[in-house]
Amino acid sequence: MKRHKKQFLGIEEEYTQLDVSANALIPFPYEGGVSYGKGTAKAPQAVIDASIYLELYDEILDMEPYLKGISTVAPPDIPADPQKMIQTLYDICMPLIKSGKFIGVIGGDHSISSAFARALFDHYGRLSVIQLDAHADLRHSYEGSPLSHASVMARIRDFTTDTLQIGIRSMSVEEARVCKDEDINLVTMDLFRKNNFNLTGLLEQLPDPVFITLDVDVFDWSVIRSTGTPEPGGMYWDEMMMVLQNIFLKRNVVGFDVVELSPKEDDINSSFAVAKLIYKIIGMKDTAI
Ligand SMILES: [Mn+2]
Repeated sequence: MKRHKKQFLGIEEEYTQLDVSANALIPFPYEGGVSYGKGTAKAPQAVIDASIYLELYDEILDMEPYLKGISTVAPPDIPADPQKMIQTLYDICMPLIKSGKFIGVIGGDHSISSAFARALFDHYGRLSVIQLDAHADLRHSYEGSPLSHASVMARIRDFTTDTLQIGIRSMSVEEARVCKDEDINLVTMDLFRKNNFNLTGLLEQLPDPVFITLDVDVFDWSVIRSTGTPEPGGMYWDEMMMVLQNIFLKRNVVGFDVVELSPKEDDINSSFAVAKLIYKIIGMKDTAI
């Protein structure tokens, strides 16, 4: 596997060697599954560029998470065809999963997430998926495509029904019906804001291992506004940190992705926030029991 010519955080080469790094990052600039605003294909490079300006020390964890190694692999040639795209990402993820690394995929639009989740599921024999997102993504298909970004949780639930969705504030009546019929654990942003849910209880229901798929539109625009299908009224940074800390405290997280960032030239904040989010997640994994 080829290394990216520009590594996440811009850290020294000895901390980016794939064979000895505990963490691997896969940039996957695919945006064939979007319905509204484009631009997510530019996200991985924008995040890597922004990551250069991050502090390497984490003041909450009192450590430098990069010391266990973070290797950023080169983005592959991605076929335009959605089925072939899924196969491409699956094939990149699988050897890294087998080597026991903690893996993060930087999207790209949300349609990519079922490939990584499927690879984790096939390797471990089971998988729970926690989705942090403004949208439920439970449509069987959208605009004629079952591999649309608006259908990604439906594709994931084709092989695992151990799912938890948090931050949702945009869904169709059909999705609401699926939610009730299939008894899906879904925490709307309204419930979240009113603190009317039991995160610990919900996490205890999920079998290990766990995959986190994080659509940046789950955030409030004051944190991240550059995204293709924005929704007002999202999660603040410190709330996200609280949710993630709880997940890592309770569950064995084996991989994550961050999708749907659509960088804009007049907004460096969003890309920087995503870079910091990725580094925070790596630090939390590093210190999880
Ligand atoms: Mn979304």
